[in-house]
Amino acid sequence: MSGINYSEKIPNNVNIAGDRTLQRALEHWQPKFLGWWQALGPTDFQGADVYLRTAISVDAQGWAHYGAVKMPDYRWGIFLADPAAERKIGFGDQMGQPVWQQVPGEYRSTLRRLIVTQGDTEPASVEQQRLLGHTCPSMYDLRNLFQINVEEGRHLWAMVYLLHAYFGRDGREEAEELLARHSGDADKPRILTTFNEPISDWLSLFCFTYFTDRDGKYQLKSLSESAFDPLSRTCRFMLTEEAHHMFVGETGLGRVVKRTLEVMKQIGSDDPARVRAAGAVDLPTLQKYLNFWCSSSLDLFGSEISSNSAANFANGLKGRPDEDQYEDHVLREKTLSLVTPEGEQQVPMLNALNEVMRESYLKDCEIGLKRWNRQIERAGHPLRLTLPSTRFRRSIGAWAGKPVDPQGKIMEKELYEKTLTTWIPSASDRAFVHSLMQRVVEPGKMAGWIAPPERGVNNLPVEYEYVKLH
Ligand code: BYC
Repeated sequence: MSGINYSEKIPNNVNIAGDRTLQRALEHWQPKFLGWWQALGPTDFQGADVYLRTAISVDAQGWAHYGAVKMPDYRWGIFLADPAAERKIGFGDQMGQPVWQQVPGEYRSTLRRLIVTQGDTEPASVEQQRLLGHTCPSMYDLRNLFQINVEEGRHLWAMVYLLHAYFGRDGREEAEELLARHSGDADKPRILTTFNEPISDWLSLFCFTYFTDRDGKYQLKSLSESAFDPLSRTCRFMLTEEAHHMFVGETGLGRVVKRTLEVMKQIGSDDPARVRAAGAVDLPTLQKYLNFWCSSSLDLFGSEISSNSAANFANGLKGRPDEDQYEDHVLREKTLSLVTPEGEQQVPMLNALNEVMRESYLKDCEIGLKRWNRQIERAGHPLRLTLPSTRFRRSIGAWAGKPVDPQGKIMEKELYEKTLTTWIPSASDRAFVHSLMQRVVEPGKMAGWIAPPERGVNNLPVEYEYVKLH
């Protein structure tokens, strides 16, 4: 089961050849996907040979194969984690019953919506990042960007497979729509807010892969608990790929901090203007980027009080990440105290699960900050990077549109609006960051605003030619 059949037009480990209708439908969608990739995937690099990782099997041992591939030739396919024998529903009102191999009629539209929402983010992120290749800080980073892009393309395939295989005609229509909506499009935008934000510089890419891909980790973990077994198995495999995307974010931001501290030492000053003049990202600007992408990603967990989350959990569609770690898997008796702008209230736990997930997500986000702050402390500087409050700059949920500062304090609206650009990147901050984005592609060389990585990809040296540009 683990082995992936690469001899077919669409590589897969789900025996699509055994279902001619499904195979035909997916083969019909494939050229549309490739057309989308050519039109809205990474610009101008389709002919480059990129040192990419491709899955060869889904088991724990060495599922990754590395080699030079032109991105349009990447073998996008359908890979599900192996089934768990006699798996039972692990939470909700039907806990203990066998998991479903088909979609129960009563949950059809909700499951389809969840899968479409997940699927929509994948091509969206490729669209958001499509111009970044032109301003890469190094060849190593360029390769990582393309690795992420092809894997997001594969994650789209993962959701499209579920739509085609389990949702009939409306699933096929949804699969078409996944290629018709576009990030930032005025008429047909992507579904979730963050996926319509432009990512036009690498500092934003590192923040996006740190914060937004981490939302991906939490959402995929919660969907991998699902009673709908094909969704669970699909998400379990996607999580193995997701780890690399967060690695790019975490090490990318760590390398920015490292370089900034080196520059501060060289010039003997922490004055942001002088740090900028020396060609590095000053720490207050980095803090603004963190505030922007963290607050945007916090919206991706949905409202604090949500009847959707209650129904999804009770019905077994979407659990909590690592459901095993909890004792109560039904949650009918529990409440959670939540503070909203209206005051503190006791909310049934089932309705507060988005908030529970957001809180554990934030704890995970703290890990990188602690590491970077240790670097800053060791270098003898008083500034500490922080995460904004969950109430800051929210567009979804109880705090949406409320004038709240990054520490979570409500303030006067006019003052908030005036001060906002001191907390998130202003037009001039963005212009400065863009001015640093000069392309560096000589193997082993790095742009001046970022430190080299500690090691290369797959035990190769940092100076390896990861992308042959021809
Ligand atoms: N923007 O009860 P509510 C990833 C909508 S990232 C716009 O508040 P619910 C990746 C919501 O859809 C992971 N709309 O929240 C990362 C609903 O609309 P409908 C992506 C939003 O439903 C990097 C309405 O508001 N995966 O993989 O409990 C690169 C009320 O909803 C937003 C998923 O999100 C928003 N931010 O939870 C590549 C998993 N937030 O349905 C990839 C699938 C909420 O009433 N999605 N709304 O029309 C879900 O589980 C849920 O839909 C959400 C929302 C967690 C997003």
